[in-house]
Amino acid sequence: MRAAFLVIILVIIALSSVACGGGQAPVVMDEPVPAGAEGAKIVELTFSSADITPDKVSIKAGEKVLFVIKNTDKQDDHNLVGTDIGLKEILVKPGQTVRRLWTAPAKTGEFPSGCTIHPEIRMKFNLQ
Ligand SMILES: [Cu+2]
Repeated sequence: MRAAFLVIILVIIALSSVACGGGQAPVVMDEPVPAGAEGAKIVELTFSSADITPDKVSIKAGEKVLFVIKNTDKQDDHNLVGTDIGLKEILVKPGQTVRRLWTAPAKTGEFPSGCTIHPEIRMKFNLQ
């Protein structure tokens, strides 16, 4: 009886550590510049609890971009997503600064982007 109880507890512990992403790397609060950033256009963005600044960024079609995104919000995660331009989620924790490379698609125009966690926080990319 006692052994069965112990097995159940061990199974619960094993399952909960999988569910919580056990073994995940800790958050790097000030990410270093990634390899391959040479020649990239640096685009600095800052999330606050209410907005992202600047809210309009011009880049060249096909250009390599190094995003430096700071989250000055003490409470919430923010993310940058640009579905129309193939910009996959860049998640920024409270107080964190991330540095990520991205290559703009070879098309021109104005494309919406922003935080999907806070849909009121919007910005635009102008691809030229
Ligand atoms: Cu947000």
